[in-house]
Amino acid sequence: RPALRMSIMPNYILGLDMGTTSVKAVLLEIKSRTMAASCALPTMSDITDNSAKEQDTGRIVDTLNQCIGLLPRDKLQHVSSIGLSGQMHGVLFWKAKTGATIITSLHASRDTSPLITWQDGRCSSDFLSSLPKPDSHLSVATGFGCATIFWYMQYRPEFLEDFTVAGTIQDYVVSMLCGLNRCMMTPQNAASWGFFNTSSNQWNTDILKGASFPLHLLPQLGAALGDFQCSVYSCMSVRTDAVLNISTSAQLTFTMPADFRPPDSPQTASSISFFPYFDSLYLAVAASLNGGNVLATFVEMLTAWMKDLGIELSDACLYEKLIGCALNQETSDLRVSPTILGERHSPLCLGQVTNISASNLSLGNVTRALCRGVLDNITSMMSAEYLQQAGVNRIVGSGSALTRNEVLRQEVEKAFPQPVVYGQNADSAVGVAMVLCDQL
Ligand SMILES: *C1O[C@H](CO)[C@@H](O)[C@H](O)[C@H]1NC(C)=O
Ligand SMILES: *[C@@H]1O[C@H](CO)[C@@H](O)[C@H](O)[C@H]1NC(C)=O
Ligand SMILES: *[C@@H]1O[C@H](CO)[C@@H](O)[C@H](O)[C@H]1NC(C)=O
Ligand SMILES: *[C@@H]1O[C@H](CO)[C@@H](O)[C@H](O)[C@H]1NC(C)=O
Ligand SMILES: *[C@@H]1O[C@H](CO)[C@@H](O)[C@H](O)[C@H]1NC(C)=O
Ligand SMILES: *[C@@H]1O[C@H](CO)[C@@H](O)[C@H](O)[C@H]1NC(C)=O
Repeated sequence: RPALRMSIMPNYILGLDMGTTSVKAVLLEIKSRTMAASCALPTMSDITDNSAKEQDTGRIVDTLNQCIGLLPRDKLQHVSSIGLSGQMHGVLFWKAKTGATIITSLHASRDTSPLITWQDGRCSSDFLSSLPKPDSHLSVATGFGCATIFWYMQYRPEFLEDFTVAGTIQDYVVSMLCGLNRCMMTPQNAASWGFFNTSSNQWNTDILKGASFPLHLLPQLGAALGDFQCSVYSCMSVRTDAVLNISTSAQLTFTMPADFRPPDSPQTASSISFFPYFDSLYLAVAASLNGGNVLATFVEMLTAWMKDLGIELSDACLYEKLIGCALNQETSDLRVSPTILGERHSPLCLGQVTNISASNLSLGNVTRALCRGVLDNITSMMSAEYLQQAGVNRIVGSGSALTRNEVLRQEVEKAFPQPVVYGQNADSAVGVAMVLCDQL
């Protein structure tokens, strides 16, 4: 009905991002490629039990409903397409609906499991090394969908019997929105599960079958994108930019040349991974599990210590004061290796404080050293020289931890000889809408 289509002006793309701590919905005006409205809400869905990191799927979906409900109704009525991105690696299970019972109204039902997130730690390194070797350039870590499914097979096989479909949270939302009774997944999310060959864009079905993996739980290919690729897309304006994102965790990434093909087997000891991007390109990624969460833990530790000492101060107030102290202290000989969460490539390498002397124990010194440690760690994974050799001539800084922490920004500028720009904040919801917009 072309007449109707022409009367619908202007047109919007709805971009949705199912993040680790919040969901976000944006309306991108197609012609100007600018954001017309947005809404972000925390999901507050964590269910944590020791090493298990799960989230309540129902809460996530309710939050998404609320978020879309807060967007201007007149604009929502003129949405021509919907793009989805979301937290990668994680997996949830559900029971496919058939025919008339398909849920299209986005309500998580009782037939849906919690989301086992990328932060999940139930797979020990012994368990991971007992798994077959993937035919992929990416290795498998705890929190990756296929590893989690293997874990259930081994320790709680009855749990899997209740479900017929598996996918990431963003794939789940696509299935509900479109009333699918299977799960569709893009190579971006599939690669984040492990056991996926990004050259042939196929699951390692033979290898998985050999290990009695429940193949029916593997999604088909199509649909939602990875939040990482989408947020890079939203802020990398030229191919010679590298993006440094420090929010909960930290990532440093740039686009590999068009003729780059990833290695044939996982480089387990390497701190750099290659993620499928758009147009057959790959991103080189140093992904550190330790970013803003490390600073948050430090603040929580201090607040708890003070509480034990009988002094009450809010986290926010303390954070302000810490930054103030550290700004007065430009350098420190104290060394903090802040990897309290380990790293994917060496999970047992935990944090350390070294070079402690009696004269450098002020709060300012420690905070400064901590911020520098976060940077040291990410540059130890992907160095400034490596970036230079790859032709990167600018660093685009983004992420909530960088936005709110001037000390961290100063340390970024010291860590890289390349100029650093801020402002274009990486945003997966905007990114996924831009990807669609650029394909129109
Ligand atoms: C550490 O920082 C303080 C200011 O925060 C500075 O005065 C001092 O020279 C440094 N060394 C100390 C006191 O630990
Ligand atoms: C993936 O598939 C391609 C094409 O079938 C093959 O050449 C390659 O060796 C496989 N493995 C990896 C890790 O790319
Ligand atoms: C930045 O970090 C957030 C939260 O960890 C993540 O969702 C997003 O994909 C990251 N963006 C980039 C450009 O790395
Ligand atoms: C401690 O901090 C002061 C002031 O910044 C500096 O002059 C001194 O060299 C530092 N000492 C050590 C042992 O780090
Ligand atoms: C440790 O502190 C000493 C004294 O301030 C300094 O000379 C040395 O460079 C520091 N070592 C490291 C690894 O930072
Ligand atoms: C960063 O973390 C990794 C893994 O935990 C560790 O191997 C490396 O030494 C750390 N680098 C720095 C500079 O702290």
